[in-house]
Amino acid sequence: MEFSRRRFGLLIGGGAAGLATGATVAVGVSRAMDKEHPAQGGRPAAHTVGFDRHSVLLDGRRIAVWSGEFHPFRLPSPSLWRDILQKFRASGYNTVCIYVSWNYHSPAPGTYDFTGVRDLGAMLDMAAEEGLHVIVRPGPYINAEVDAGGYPGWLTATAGTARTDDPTYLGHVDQWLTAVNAVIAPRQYTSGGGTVLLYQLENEYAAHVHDGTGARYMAHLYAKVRADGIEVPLFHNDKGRNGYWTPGSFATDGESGRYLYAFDGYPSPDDTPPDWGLFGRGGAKGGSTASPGTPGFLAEFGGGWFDCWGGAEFDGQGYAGARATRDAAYERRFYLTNLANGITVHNVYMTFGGTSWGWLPAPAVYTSYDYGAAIDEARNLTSKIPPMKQLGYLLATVPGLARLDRVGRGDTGDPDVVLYHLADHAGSAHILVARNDAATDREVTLPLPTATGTRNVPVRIPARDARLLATELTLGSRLLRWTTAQPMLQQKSGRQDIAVLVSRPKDTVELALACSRRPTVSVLDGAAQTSYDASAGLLRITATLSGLTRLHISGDGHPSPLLLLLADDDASAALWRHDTASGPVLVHGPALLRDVEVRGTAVRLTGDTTAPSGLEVWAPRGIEAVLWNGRPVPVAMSPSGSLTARHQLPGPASFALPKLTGWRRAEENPESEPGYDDSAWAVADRRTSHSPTPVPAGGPVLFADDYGFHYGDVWYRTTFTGPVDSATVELAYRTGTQGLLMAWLDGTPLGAHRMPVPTKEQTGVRRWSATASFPVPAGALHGTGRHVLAVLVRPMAHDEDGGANDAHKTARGLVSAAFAPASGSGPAPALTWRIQGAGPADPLRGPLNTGGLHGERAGWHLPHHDDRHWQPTTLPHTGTRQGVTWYRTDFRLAVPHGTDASLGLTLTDDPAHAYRIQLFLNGWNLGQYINDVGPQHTFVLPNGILDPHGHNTLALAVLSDGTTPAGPGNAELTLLGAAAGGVPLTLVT
Ligand code: IPT
Repeated sequence: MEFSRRRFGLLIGGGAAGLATGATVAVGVSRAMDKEHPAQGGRPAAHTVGFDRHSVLLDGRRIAVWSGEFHPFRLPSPSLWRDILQKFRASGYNTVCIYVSWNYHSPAPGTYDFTGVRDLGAMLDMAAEEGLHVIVRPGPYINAEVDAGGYPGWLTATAGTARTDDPTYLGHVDQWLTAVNAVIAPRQYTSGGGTVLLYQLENEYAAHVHDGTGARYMAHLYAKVRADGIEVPLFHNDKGRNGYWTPGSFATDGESGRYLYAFDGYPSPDDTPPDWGLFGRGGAKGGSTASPGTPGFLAEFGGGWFDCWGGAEFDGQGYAGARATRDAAYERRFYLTNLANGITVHNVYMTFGGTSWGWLPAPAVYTSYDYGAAIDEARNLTSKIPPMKQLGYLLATVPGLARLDRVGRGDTGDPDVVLYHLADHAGSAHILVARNDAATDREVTLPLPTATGTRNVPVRIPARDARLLATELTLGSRLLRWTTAQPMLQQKSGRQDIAVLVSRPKDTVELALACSRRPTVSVLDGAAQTSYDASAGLLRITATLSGLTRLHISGDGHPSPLLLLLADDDASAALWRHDTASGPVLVHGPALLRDVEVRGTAVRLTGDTTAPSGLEVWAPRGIEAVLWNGRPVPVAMSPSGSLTARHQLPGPASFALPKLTGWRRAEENPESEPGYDDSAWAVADRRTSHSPTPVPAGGPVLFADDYGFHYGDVWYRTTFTGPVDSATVELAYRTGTQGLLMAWLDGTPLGAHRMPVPTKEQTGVRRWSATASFPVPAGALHGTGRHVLAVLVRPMAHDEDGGANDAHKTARGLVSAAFAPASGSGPAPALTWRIQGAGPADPLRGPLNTGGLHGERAGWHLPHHDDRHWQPTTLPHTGTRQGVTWYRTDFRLAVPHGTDASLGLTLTDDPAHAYRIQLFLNGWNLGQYINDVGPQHTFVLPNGILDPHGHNTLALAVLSDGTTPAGPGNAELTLLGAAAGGVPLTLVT
C-alpha cells in the first residue's frame, strides 16, 4: 500500500525500453520492475499458465476464471483503482479484465505515456497486491465506445488501412505494442512479477476473416506480442460464437497450446439464454466444436449495456433503466446458463463502467459509462453484486465447478423451465441449473439425482430467473444429499465447518444432510424445521428464508460441528469471505470487507459501513481480538462460534455539502471578431487526405485531423474582400452525432446548425454529415472592404472502426465552405481558410482533456487561472448570445476524514434551452452536458481529482447556439454515496 508514495514518473529515451528509434516512453516505476521482482529474461518461468479443454490451469491447478471488466482509463484517479479492485475481490471475482486504450497513452506518434492516471504498471501491481489475476486487452483496436475505438487521434491522419496487414499501419501498431508490452511483460504471472494471466489480440475482428488479410494481420500481432516477451496464453474475442480466429486459423507456428478461442455475448433481457457449450448443438461454427481443444471462454458477456445521447437505449431512464432490465435475475439466468454450458473463463463487461471523461466517449455515448453495471459509476455496490458474489464464492470454495461434465437435461414438466444436469468430474456432486424462461413465476417439481435415487423436490423460480442446486455435495467431512438452496461457500473456521447456502427472500428451501448418527441440531437464528430419518440416515431441513437462518449441527460422529447459514440475498450482501495465511475468514455485517490480516491473536479487518452495522467474525483458531479499521472492537463469542461485536460499528459521519455560489463569468470567442489576429494559425491548404471522406473537387482539405487537431472544438477563419454577390453561405461539416456548428460574418452571428440526430433505425449509419446554409444579411458583402467569416465546429469524437473500414478516419470539422453564387452573378470567391484547434496535450491530464476553445487554450479551465476580473454572477443565468461563455467558482469541502464520499455535480434547467456545457473540475474535463438532449444530469467528480478536504475549482464552458435562452441553470453538488472506510486517497497532481 505504500507503493503509491514510492512511485514516480520516469522518462526513458528512445530505445531504452526496446522501442523503435525516436520513440519516447514515460513509465511509472513500481514494485514489479525493481530488482526484488526482476523482469523476465532468460530464466525459467516461475509459474505456468496452461489450459486444457475444460479450464485454465495455473501451475497445473484447475481454476475457473471469474472476471469483471474495469477500465482504469475511465477512472482518472489511481488511488481509487484500489477501491474498485478491492470491491471486485470482495465480491467474489478472482480476475479483473482491462482494456488499454492506445489514444489515452499516445498524444503523438512515437510518444507513449504510462505515468500518473495512465500508470498501467501501477494498476497491474495493485491488482497483484489485491490478489486479482488480470486479463489485458491492449488492442491495438479496442472499440469500447471510445473515440476512434481507442486509436490515437494522430492515427486518423495516417496512411494505410487500419486493422489490416498494411505495413504503414503495422509500423505504428508495433511501436504501441513495444511500449505497452514493456509494461505488461514483467507483470505476467509466468514471470513471477505479477498476475497477468491472459492477453487479447485485437477486438471483435470480424472483417477479413476469409481473405488472407486478416490472417496475416493476426499472425503479425501474434508474432509481435510473443517477440515482446508475452508468454501467457493469447486469445481473441470473436464477436459471437462464429468460430473466427480459432487456434490454427492464422499463425502457423508457436501458437499450439498457447492460444485460446474466446467469444463475446450481449443478450438482451428477453432473449432465451443461448446454449453454446456443453449443451450447444455443435456444428462447424457453433456449439462445443468451435474450438474443441480449449476451454469455454466468454471474453465479454453483458453485465449491462451502454446508453446513447438522448437516452435512446433505456427509454430516457438512463443507467437506472439498464440496471432495472439487466438486473440480478438477469445475471443469475445468463451466468448460470454459461456455467452449465462449460464456460470456465467468464468476463462480465462491465463490472465497473466508470466515466468516459474528456473527449474519450465515442460519438454515440455520453459521459457516463455507468453501463448499469454491478458497481455503479459512483463506486457503490448495487443489488447486482449479490449474484456475482454468490457465484464467485462458490467457484472459489467448490473447485470442482471448474470442470463439470454434461449429464443431460432433466424433465421439469414445464416447457418454460429448463434443467441442466452436470456432474463434478473430480467428486461425486451433481450440479443442476434450473432456469425459468417465462415472464411469470413458476413452481415446479425438480427431479434431483442422488446416490439413493431421484428426489422430487418443489422449487419456486421467479420469472426470468435461475438457480443452481446440488446433490451429493461434500461440505467439509459431511455430504449434502440434496439442496434446493444454492450453495454459496464452504470453509472451516476455528473448530467448525461452515456452509452458506442462499436463495431469494421468502423462498422455502429444502436440504438433506447425510448423518449416520442422530445429530444434535439447534436453530440459532431464524425459523427452520428439521427432522431426522434414521432409516435413511438423513437430516432434513426446511426453512423459509428471511435474513440469516442459522443451524448448528453436531453429535453426528463428525470431528467438527457444522454451522449451516441459510442466507437470503440481502443477508448474503453482508457476508464476506477472505483468505489469509492462517485460513479463511468469514465476516457478516458491514457493507464491504476490504482486507484481513491475522496478527497474533488479533484479526485486523478493514472495510466500509454505509450505515451502523453489526460485525461478526468467524476467524481461524486462536483469534481473540478484532480490530475494525485500526480500532479495537469489543467482542463476545456467539452461539454461532463467531466473535460478535458488542456494539454496532458506526456508519459514515454526516456532513453538509456547500452550495455553489460566488460564480464569475467571462465571454470569449474572440476568434469571431474581424480584427482577431489569426496569422499564427495553420493555413488549410492541403490537397489530399487519408480520410475516406472525399475531399471536395479542387480542395482544399478542411478536415481538422489533417492539421493535427484531433479532440474538441475547432475554429476556422477566412478573410476575403468584397463585393460578393451571394445570398447564402454553405458550410458542409461532419461531427458525429450531436455535433454543432456556429458561424459569424464580420463578428455578427450568422446562426448555428446542429447535426440532425439519426433516428433509432438510423443509428447504424455512423457517418453523420450535414450542410449548414446561412443567409447572408442583405447588403452585408456589397462593399469592396475586407470581410471575415469565422466558424466554430464542435466535433463529438471520431467514429469507431468496428467494420475495419477506416471509419475512424471519417472527417471531423468542415468539409467544404463557400458562398453560393447568386443567380446570374459570377463565381463566388475562392476562400482561403485558417484553422485552429486544441493546443499541445496537457502533460498531467493527457491528450483527451481539452479542445480548441479560446478559454481552453488560455487555461481558463485550470485551477490557478486568475478570474478576479471576471464578472460576478449568479446561477441560473439566461442569455441568448451565440458563442462561448465561461463560468467559474470555487468551493471548499470538508468531508470528514475516514469517510469515503462520492460526489457528483448535478445540472438542471428548462429542457427547451439549447446549450451545452463542458465541465472542468480542477482543470479536468469531466464531461459534456447537453441541456436539451440529456439524459445525463449528474456527473461524477472522482476523489483525487476532487479534493474532499480542501479547495476545488469548477469551470463551465458553455456553448450556446443563440436560438433560445441559454444557461447554465442550477448547478449543485450531490452526494452519490458515502461510506465510513474507503481507501487512502492520493490527490492527482
Ligand atoms: C463489444 C466490444 O468488444 C466492446 O469493446 C464494447 O464495444 C462492447 O461490445 C459494447 O459495450 S462490440 C459487440 C457488442 C458488437
